[in-house]
Amino acid sequence: MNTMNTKPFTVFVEGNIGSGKTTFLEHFRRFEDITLLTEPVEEWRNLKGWNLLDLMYKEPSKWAMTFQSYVSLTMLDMHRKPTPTPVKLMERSLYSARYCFVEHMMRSGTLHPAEFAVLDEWFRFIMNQIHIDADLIVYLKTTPSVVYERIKKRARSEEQCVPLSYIEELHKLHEDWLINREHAECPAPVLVLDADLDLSQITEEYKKSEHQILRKAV
Ligand code: DCP
Repeated sequence: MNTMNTKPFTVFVEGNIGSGKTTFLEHFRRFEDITLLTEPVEEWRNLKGWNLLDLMYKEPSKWAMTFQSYVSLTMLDMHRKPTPTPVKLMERSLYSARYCFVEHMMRSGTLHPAEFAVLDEWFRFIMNQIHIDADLIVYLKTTPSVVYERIKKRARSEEQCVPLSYIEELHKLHEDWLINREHAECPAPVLVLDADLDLSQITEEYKKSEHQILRKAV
């Protein structure tokens, strides 16, 4: 067994909005020796009473920069959280924030080129100066129309205006990063799971990753 002194085996769970990242993390709650770090969406919805996620969706050109800079801070906090177990499972990472969301906001013109430049400099600075552990990426691969239906069904109030085209573009950016390897940084091997499956079948699919994740914990 790994000891508390060695660095944990660190797994990022990535995939489109509504791909089941939280459900995937919940699946691993039954195992000992794993630290689960779910995405701090609640912090994004309530920073000193301000719902940054809502502001970002309602007025993207005004709030995207503020929102993404706060996302970066909260993700960096997760990356740096001391972990007393041999395995650390994280929902998303600084990488998907940069290569999927910020990238989309830059290409669509939501971010002013100067705003993008500042976010990109922060990202580069962090990558150069701070060691970010990454041992495995679990990519919950989905079809955009499938997650679009899920997003509509779960009806998170901020996401009501999200169009299918946005989900399709985010899908393409995840594929470019994790499958087509279009960026320099893909920090770890990628395990691809079929996350289109519905809840009754998804447990079997999740189990396919147990061996790679849990062998580090036993
Ligand atoms: N978001 C964003 N920029 C980021 C990260 C997330 O704009 N860098 C937004 C997209 C969603 C919300 O935050 O509206 C949460 O997105 P996630 O895909 O990270 O989390 P979900 O809760 O949708 O994940 P899942 O349904 O897979 O559990």
